Formats: sequence, C-alpha cells, structure tokens
Amino acid sequence: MTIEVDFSVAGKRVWVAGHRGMVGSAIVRRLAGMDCEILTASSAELDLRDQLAVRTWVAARRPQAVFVAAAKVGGILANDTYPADFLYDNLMIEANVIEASYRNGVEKLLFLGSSCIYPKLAPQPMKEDALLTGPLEPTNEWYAVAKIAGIKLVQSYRRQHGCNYISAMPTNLYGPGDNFDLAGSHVLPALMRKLHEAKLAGAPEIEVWGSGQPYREFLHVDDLADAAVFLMETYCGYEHVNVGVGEDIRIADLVRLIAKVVGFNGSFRFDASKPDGTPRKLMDVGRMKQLGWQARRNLEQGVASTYEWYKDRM
Ligand code: GFB
Repeated sequence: MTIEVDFSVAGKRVWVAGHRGMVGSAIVRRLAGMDCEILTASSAELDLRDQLAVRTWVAARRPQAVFVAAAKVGGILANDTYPADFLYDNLMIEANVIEASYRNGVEKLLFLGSSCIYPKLAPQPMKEDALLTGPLEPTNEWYAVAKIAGIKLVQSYRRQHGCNYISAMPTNLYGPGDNFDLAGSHVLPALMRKLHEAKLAGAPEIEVWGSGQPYREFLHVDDLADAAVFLMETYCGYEHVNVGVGEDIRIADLVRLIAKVVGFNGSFRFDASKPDGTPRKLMDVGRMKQLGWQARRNLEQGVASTYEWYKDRM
C-alpha cells in the first residue's frame, strides 16, 4: 500500500516534550538519524505546568513539530492514591504545550494519551468511538479525564484554528527506561523486579497484586515510538488513533511468562487487598492497520530484551 507523507520531520526542529521518560526517550531514539534537529528541555529547565515558562521557551526555540510525550504517569496504585496530581499535572502539561504550540506556529503536533480513556466495561476490543460512552475505571479516572481533555484540546485547535494536530492512544507500555519503583510502577516492570530480586535472594514466592484475572495488552515502547513517528508523518485526521498489538494476556499468565524469562521457579501469592482495576482494556487496532502500521515485537521477545536492559542498568 502506498502511504502518503503528510509532514516529513526531515530538516525540521522537533521538540520531544518529556524526552527523559520511557516514551520520550524511545521517540528520541527513533528520530535519531532522521535528519531533524531534536529539541529537548529537562523538567529542571522547564516546568511544563508553568504556562509563562512554556510560552517563553517555545517562542525562543520555535519547534516546527512537537511530540507531547510528557505526562505524570504511574500504575494503578499511584493513580488511585494521587488523584489531584494525576489530574492537575496532566491537564496543565497538555494545555500549556498545545496552546504554546499554536501561539508559535508549530506545524504538526502529536498528543499521546492512554487506553484508560475508555469506559471500564467498554465492549472489547475497544474501538475509538467507544470514547465517552460509559463510566470510567475509578482507579484511574483522574488520568483518563486529563487525557480525554487532551484529545478534545487537540480537536478544538484543529477545528477553531486549523492546526494540524493529532492524538494517539497507546495501550499499556513497557521497555527500556520504564519505572521500576514497586509502589508507583505499572505491572510489567514491577513483576520483573520482584521476580528478579526473588531469584537472586532464593525467595520461595513473590506477591502479585489483585486476583491475577484481569487481562492487559502490552506494547513495547520502541514499537510505540515507531508508531508515533509514523503518525506524525502520515496522519492528519480529527479522530484519535489506538496504538496497540491487538492481543492481551491474563495477569496470572503474564507472571508466568516473566518468571520463565527471569528464571524464577517459585510460586505466586495473589494479594486480593490490592485493586484489579478494569477487567480488560484490549484496543481495536484496525485503524492503524488501515493506515499501514502494526507492532513488530511479540511479548516474550520484548520482555526478554527489557530484562537484559534491566539487568545491565540495575
Ligand atoms: O499496570 P497496572 O498498575 O495499571 O496494573 P492498569 C495492571 C494490573 O496488574 C492490575 C495487576 O490488575 C494490577 O492489580 N498487578 C499485579 C500489579 N501485580 C502488580 C504489581 O506488582 N504492580 C502493579 N502496578 N500492578 C494503568 C492506569 O492501569 O494503566 C494508568 O492506572 C495508565 O493511568 C496505565 O493508563 C496504562 O493497567 O490497571
């Protein structure tokens, strides 16, 4: 299929907001060698929640393309524990970056959200038009509302000002640069760390949160980065686009997959006092397939390469 390039990053100044995070650093890796000037600012240099600071920085650096990969992120417990941080920080970051981009003539912007924007019990797999058709999952409704607002912000600037700004909604991500802090992280890095440490310590079992019955879909962050650049260059639609792998796995089976990669032969204790969250959030990836993109890595390969990275770094 021939894929039309809508906007080439070649020769452009490209700002990766959130470049130090797992997603931002993967996008920087993906852009390397694409003949563009990558602009970055650490959170110490630029607090994206500060509207004047963002307007001043963007006016000075004049990016032509922007990846909004900066966000306050975390796993189910962090989301459930810090609702104000997850709602306020993410609203301010996206509002400031999108508005400053418009003010300074940014030609193309990609906003990144999350699959938790969909209703808790949306029909599976979840299509883009399931958005706002039902109640959200309570543990992360704060983050979800912020990300839904981001989609609407992008659409409002497209509608009112003709901005060629787009949105993508990735599923649960994992890979190099992930957060391995056991309290704030997502499930895959948390289990990898627990299993690794239990193996080294010769511990007989590890604790798994919840019942282990929910299903989750996992996309390697380098596949997401590839999808983000693909969309930046080829997509200019009003609707947001799901980015996933199109299949999911039960948490209880994920534990076994990671234990096999890590080489842990102990047992698993499921702690029902911890939240399960939404029972399933498999995304329909038909729109991305139609656009000409699909994920390359399978979960076992991705977990194995991430574990190699983890051992080297930790
Ligand atoms: O990855 P996770 O924290 O976030 O949890 P969500 C996924 C599932 O894994 C839940 C279970 O059912 C957890 O109970 N789980 C088992 C664990 N053991 C663990 C563990 O040791 N740590 C963690 N963290 N989970 C997030 C949203 O939801 O998805 C975010 O809260 C974001 O806002 C992210 O949208 C993509 O997948 O439930």
